Amino acid sequence: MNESNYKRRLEEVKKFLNVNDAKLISHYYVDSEIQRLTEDTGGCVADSLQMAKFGTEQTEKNLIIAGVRFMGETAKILNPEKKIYVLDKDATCSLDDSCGVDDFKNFCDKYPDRDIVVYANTSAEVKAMSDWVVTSSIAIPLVENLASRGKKIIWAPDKYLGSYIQDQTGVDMIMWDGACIVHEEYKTIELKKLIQELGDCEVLVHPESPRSIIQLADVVGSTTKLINASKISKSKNIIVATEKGIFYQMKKLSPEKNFFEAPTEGEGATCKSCGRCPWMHLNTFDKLMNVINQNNEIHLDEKTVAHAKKSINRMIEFEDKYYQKNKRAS
Ligand code: CIZ
Repeated sequence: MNESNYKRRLEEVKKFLNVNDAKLISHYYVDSEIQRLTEDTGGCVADSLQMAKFGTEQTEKNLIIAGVRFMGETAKILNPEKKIYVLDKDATCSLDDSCGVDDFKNFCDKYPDRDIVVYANTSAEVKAMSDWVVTSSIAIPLVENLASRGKKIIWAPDKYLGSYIQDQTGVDMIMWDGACIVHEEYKTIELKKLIQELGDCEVLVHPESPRSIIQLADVVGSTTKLINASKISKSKNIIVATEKGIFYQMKKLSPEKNFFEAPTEGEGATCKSCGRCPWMHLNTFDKLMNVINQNNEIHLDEKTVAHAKKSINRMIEFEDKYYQKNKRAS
């Protein structure tokens, strides 16, 4: 889109947010136009937890979430007094979808002596059933802490992130069998070829990727960690194995570097997503301008909100203490 069209859209969005007493909050994985509109209207582009935390600091009555449904639900759990809207209620997540609440309850009932730890990419109902919610940025220290207190764990829904945590910590974990359709598609042989072709390069991998991809990484971590790593990297060429929307932030921070998508094509490829989450892609300007209606508002019952909030707040308290302690130690 050319600059004058962008400026026209920006003015429209500013007016729309003002009239509706709303703030726009977006995930790193949505299209660059929506990320840019978010930043230019004083909103926040971040990972799912930071998005929800940012919402708690806003005075507007309405929060508009550009991302997928579980992100809108997390915003509602932490901001129950506000109205929360998502651009498209069909914007789901394969991890969330893989973990239905009844099936998950039956699974957990088989292991009553274990703490239930679930990833942020789950429904509000699954979060409400859990003892702990974690994001990829805090999963390893939190699981290590539980294990140091003699806890055994049920982990859901991402089997690859679960295996990565287990490889790093050696903790006893029973895994749910879910996967992200974007990260699952990265191809090991093709990635090795690209690394060889480029020579001087750094490989940044999100831990929702399969183990054979993680083994080729220079840095493994959450979206926020990968963005920081791309900024401080000394390499001119950066290969990234996570959703393509993240390139907008990386290129903004390091316009002089070359960014490459980790390959999703090659031997054995079906390429259902080709590195692009089909649901993140549903967040468009037109939907944003029509978002304030009953259909797009997130509604959760009070009991679910209360239980899910407990599990999320436990993580936030742990995270705050963990980072304070590590800052003191460094
Ligand atoms: O929690 C998030 O925002 C996701 C989906 C990934 C991450 O690593 O930040």
